[in-house]
Amino acid sequence: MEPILDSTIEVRSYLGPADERTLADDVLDGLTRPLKELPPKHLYDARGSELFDAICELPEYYQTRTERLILRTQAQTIVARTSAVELVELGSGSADKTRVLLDAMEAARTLRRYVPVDVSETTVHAVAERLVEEYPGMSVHGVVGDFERHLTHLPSPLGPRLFVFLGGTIGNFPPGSRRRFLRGLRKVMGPDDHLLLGTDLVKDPRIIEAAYDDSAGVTAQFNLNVLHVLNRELGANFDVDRFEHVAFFDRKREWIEMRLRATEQQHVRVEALDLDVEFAPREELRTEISAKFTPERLRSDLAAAGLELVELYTDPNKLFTVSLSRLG
Ligand code: SAH
Ligand code: AVI
Repeated sequence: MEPILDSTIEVRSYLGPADERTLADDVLDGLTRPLKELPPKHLYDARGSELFDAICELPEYYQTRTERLILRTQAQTIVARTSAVELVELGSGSADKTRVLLDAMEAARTLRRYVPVDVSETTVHAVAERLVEEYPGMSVHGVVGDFERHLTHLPSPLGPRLFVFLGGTIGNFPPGSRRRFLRGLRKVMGPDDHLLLGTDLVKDPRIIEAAYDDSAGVTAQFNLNVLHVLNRELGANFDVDRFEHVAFFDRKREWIEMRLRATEQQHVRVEALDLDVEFAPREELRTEISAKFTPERLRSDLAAAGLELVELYTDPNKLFTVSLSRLG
């Protein structure tokens, strides 16, 4: 897609042929491991992003509505505390809950720019076009890229920035990468900036498992969609109907895993990699982990990255938390 350039919208893509290699490398690496695994970012092609939005509306998926409630209750306080003129959002998706914060910044008359960062190109373009219309006077600088590699391409700040990373997406990193990511983020933050981070909390595993194995089967479709991505992008021949969605909470590690289980013995060819992969009956491919937090774990992860917790905002049922932090 061509970069959009006018006075209020600019969208730049940092994904290129090297990123097609990233998918190829991830698949080669992941499908040849003893426990087969793929990084979750490949779940989000255009169809995967639509399915994720549908998940957010599900009765079992408590995270989205709970985080929205926390943001509605606290947005004014957060905006007053941070004096932010700019909102930089990592993994912005459809930026639905973001509007609660943008509304508060607009009401405080501080809002100047929104910077969505996401690997999903169609989503960043759609959000940029919609939000400049909804917020007259605000500019949008979209970054189509990987938040683990492209944060150095953020535009120079216009003033104090509020970095936001919502939805509990930080939980999709394994613990080591999570800390590396937070350290990388800290490096691009300045002394006037704050980070607003949404994290899902540890709770009754039955509530968590229902959220990742909904009765309408939307999460199953979201999970299985990654096989369509591999078929299309890498000329693989996964028979999607012969895999089933699995979600279980690992009580020791306090994270939920999504996996795809082969219902029978299978041979899969990945043409672009000249790779043949065998799946034994009931063999599983891990497609995502989603870590659940305690306030203590959150505080120590932030501290390890040199970030100091300013405030923790939680809903009355203690399902989800939104933390505000700054450079320590
Ligand atoms: N923030 C939204 C969307 C969360 S879904 C919400 O709270 O509802 C996770 C989003 O992160 C998706 O839009 C996905 O495309 C994006 N994403 C996943 N991995 C990414 C990566 N490595 N770099 C940039 N964006 C990524
Ligand atoms: C984006 N991320 C925080 C979601 C989660 O809950 O871990 C992705 C998701 N996976 C299954 N349902 C939703």
